[in-house]
Amino acid sequence: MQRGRFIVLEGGEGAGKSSNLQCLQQMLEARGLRVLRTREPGGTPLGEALRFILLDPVYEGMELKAELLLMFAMRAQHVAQVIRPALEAGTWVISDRFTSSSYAYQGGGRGLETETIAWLENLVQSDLRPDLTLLLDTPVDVGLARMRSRGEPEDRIEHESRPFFERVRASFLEQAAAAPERFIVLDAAQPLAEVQASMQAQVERYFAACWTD
Ligand code: T5A
Repeated sequence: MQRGRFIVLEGGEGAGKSSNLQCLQQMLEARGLRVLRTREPGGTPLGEALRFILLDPVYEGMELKAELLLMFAMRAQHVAQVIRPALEAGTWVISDRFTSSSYAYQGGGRGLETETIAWLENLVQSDLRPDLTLLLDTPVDVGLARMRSRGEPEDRIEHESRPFFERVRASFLEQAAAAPERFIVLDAAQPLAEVQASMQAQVERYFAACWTD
């Protein structure tokens, strides 16, 4: 059986990951593929419980290394229980965030060392890496305005300062520039229909060889 592919959507707050994930799922299913949609933090019962802790403003001041380790504890369960078994069964996995977010938020945003994150990535994921990461890039103000327009209370990370989110954005763009063969950067400040059209066209091209298998 052919292994499934692993696609991740990344970006800052309000970049449009959830809105575009649904479109991506429909596009892949129209190709006759089995698709599993998941998210981080979350993706398993343990992961969803850890998400609740990670985002709850009651834990303001959480030690940076505690935050990093909780992200990777969540991910260890997600990889073992959901992502790896699905890929091995030939299912395509599409995830709202994955390890690039740890590099961007805990590394770029919080200033933790890249080497520490890379060590945890190897421990938890072994050789598993996304086949493709779609980076939805928006100016920070655009994303924050979209997020705030929903009128929902801010979570612990959304409380962060504008410079924090600028560092997060810069880290995502640096990651994409360092690995252009497995990142596609989309201008997510465009209207949603245009972002989706661009995403579909680029994913079609990226996986062209898979459609003919
Ligand atoms: N985190 C996560 C870490 O710190 N480290 C890690 O390792 C991981 C995995 C939770 C937090 O966890 C942190 C990062 C996050 O702070 P999350 O739940 O994915 O992660 O949080 P958010 O990014 O805050 O998710 P959002 O739901 O806010 O943003 P989305 O999914 O990017 O945006 P979406 O699709 O919900 O859209 C937001 C609004 O904008 C509109 C939508 O209709 C919606 O109203 N919109 C557009 N409007 C106009 N034009 C477009 N192109 C639009 N696209 C969307």
